[in-house]
Amino acid sequence: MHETASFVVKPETSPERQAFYTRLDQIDTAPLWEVLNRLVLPAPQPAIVPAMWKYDDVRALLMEAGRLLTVQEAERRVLVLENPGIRGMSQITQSLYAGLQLIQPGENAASHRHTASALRFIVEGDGGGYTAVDGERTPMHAGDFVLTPSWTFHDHGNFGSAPVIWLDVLDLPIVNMFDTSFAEHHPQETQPVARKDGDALARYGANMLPLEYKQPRGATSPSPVFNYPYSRSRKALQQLSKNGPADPHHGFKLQYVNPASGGYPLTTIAAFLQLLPKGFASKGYRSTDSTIYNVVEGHGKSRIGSKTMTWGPRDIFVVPSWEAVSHEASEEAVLFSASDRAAQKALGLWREEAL
Ligand code: GTQ
Repeated sequence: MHETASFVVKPETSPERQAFYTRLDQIDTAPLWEVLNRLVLPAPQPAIVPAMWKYDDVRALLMEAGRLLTVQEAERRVLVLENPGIRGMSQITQSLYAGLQLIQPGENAASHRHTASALRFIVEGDGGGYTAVDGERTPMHAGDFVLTPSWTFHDHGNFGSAPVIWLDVLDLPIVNMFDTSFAEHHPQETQPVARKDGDALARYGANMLPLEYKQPRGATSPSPVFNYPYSRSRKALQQLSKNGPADPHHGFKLQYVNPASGGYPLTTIAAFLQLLPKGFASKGYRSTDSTIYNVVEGHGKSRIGSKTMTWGPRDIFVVPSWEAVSHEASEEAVLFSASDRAAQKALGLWREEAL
């Protein structure tokens, strides 16, 4: 639960004071002492709530959307995951947008770019679908972690025979909070391919870098790797789980990295992958970055504050800022997660507490 104590005591009111406040109001001013308690909080009081989306429920309706309108009509065929605490805002947390996107066989979503950064976590895909980012295409397999950094042209397509579905996470609320949104279409529906599949991963993702490599946007450069294949990440976690004990709070947990800087893959968003061994029960943990989870493998449950979420493969759930979370896996489980930790750390705001 949240600390309920107020930061300061609000002064008594009186008819004279009320009359004064009315006069302040007339010239677009207000007394701080009337609002200080909701401005300066002794601890985070998120408007968002712990929530879960059962994948099968959303998938059924996403497939219906696939019949109701073309991807060309929609631009992007996405069902937005709206946090029940802030419905209507198109936000899953206070700072992040999330949705599930569908590309049917034979379809393609037009090339565009925007200042918002995006990540895609592939939920269904056998490699028949692709995302193109800045002239390179990458096939989308379930579990792959794909980046679309700020202001990079991107389009999606599906040459395969099965639908491709992924979780989109964008920093739109942050970009819009700063009033810094720009967006435009590529002159062509599908951007030209300039490099072969796998070029970025070979160049930047083999624990090596091009000679004398300089990050193109300095300290604010996103990762030059834009697909982190699940096969690699999963193998690493498997190996670690055999090598030593699980962390009591996190199990076996790794963060995705920008190989050129050692920092987070995007300037605003951090992402993680963790393995929870069968029967593992984590200790409580809380941090200020509200976090979106997508279950990749296994069944279990998570206690978030006073709520318990029981999950299985592909389900999505969200943990609000500063709510204690603990996980239990009834079989070996793998959880992907993403948050605004990169932005919070860059601004010197991030805090965590192991409970
Ligand atoms: O794939 O470019 O879910 O521009 C929302 C906005 C996906 C995308 C979203 C977007 C995209």
